[in-house]
Amino acid sequence: MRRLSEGSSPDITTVPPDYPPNPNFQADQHRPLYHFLPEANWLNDPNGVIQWQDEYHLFYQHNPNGAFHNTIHWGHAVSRDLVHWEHLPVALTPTPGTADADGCWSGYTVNNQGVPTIIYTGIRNRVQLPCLATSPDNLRTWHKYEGNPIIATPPQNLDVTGFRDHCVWQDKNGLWYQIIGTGFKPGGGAALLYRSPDLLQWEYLHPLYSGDFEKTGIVWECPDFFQLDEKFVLFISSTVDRQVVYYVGDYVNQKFQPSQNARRFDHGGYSYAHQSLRDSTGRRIVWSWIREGRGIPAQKAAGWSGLMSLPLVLSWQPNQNLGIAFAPELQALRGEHYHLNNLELSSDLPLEEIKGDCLEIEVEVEFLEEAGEFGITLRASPDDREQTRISYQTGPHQLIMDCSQSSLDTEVNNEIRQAEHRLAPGESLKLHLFLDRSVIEMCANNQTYMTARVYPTRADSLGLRLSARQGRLKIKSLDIWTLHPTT
Ligand code: DQQ
Repeated sequence: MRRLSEGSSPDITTVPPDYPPNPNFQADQHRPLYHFLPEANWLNDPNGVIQWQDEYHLFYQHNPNGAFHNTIHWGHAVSRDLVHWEHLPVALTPTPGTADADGCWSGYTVNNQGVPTIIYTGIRNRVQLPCLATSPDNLRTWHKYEGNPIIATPPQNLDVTGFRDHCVWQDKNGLWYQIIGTGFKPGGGAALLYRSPDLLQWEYLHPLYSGDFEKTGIVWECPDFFQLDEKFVLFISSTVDRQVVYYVGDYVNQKFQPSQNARRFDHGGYSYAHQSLRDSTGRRIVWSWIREGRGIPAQKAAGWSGLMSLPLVLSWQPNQNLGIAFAPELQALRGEHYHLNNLELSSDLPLEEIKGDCLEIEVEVEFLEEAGEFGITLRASPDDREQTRISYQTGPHQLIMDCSQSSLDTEVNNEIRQAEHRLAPGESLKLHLFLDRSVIEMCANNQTYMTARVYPTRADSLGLRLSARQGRLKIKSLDIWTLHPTT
């Protein structure tokens, strides 16, 4: 990734200096090579993702002063292909003495009659209030609105648990709407709906929707609300176990009516604070913050923390479930290719010809007996003391990411995460998986999404193995590519 030269803006008060190349990153076996992450230090939520002309803009919560959550700025990067990102100067910096003195928290970018406009949460003395900034030059520099905050207080009649994070849209009459993440005491998380003629004056309407605190927590973070074909989808980040869930339903009289219960988006549990855009081809593309699976001292010692998920494209499956697929643009990363097909398997099959820590794997498996178990082992050391096994069991319909032996380091995560994943009669298991050193993202049958973080200690934990531990099965096809770095 290339860093562009700094633009000059009177509103960028403390643009961090160019990061000098960090020599430790060269030797860091855990730092991803093709996922987006800042040149150094901290990243959390994706913010204000937008396609502007032929560029995708990715802003993100960033602490330029260390690998921990503090002094939150808006980092900024741009891409023409969703794969290769150029770092741009920090877009928003906290301004002392104003509503965002202690941080520029999450928000959204819209096109207001050709003017790029960010609505974000300013933090001062723990008070969270909506602020606005505009760009005069194709999103390169940003000017904060002098009248910030644009909403002076949360609704006076509500005892709210938070008032932050924004999703903004315009209706066909030109009126603007936004939802703000919150929760009511003693109830649960909620998204408050506001309306405005000009993005500056806002009228509170009512909750777009609210949840049950036992299920989705007392505050909803980062609500994202959008139409996908005929249906409406509400993503929220729940403070219960830091999970992202989504509701599907209708939007009638400015109220959201879900037609099903909340569903978990990531069954691995490392992705959070999802935000999406609709691109010029009509695709709904979503990103999220992938958190670390190791402690704060290790993150600080590494000098970086957090990364952006790969772009995922949402759609509806024939069974009306939400379809989740990696953006096809990621094929640009592919290097060396390994392929096999129509191979019956009833035991272990080490893959000697291909190995690595930056791989894409696509495998289609047909179970030839009712009870079956297929597994793929990644990042295995020659003695197998380090290994991560991803498997599927037909009986209980379970996808399993077993990180219990991923690392000899006892200070890092070692969980086993699993998800129910049902195959229709006669349907093959299709796994699509991206490994980027310490991060794994996987979609099963374009339907079940899982993330994991793994931190093998050994440089030779690069091996791969297929296995059938129960019943016979057929590998209908297996494709593995080594992937090129983008950093
Ligand atoms: N991250 C931001 C907040 C948001 C949280 C602060 C979610 O705006 O609620 O960095 O990760």
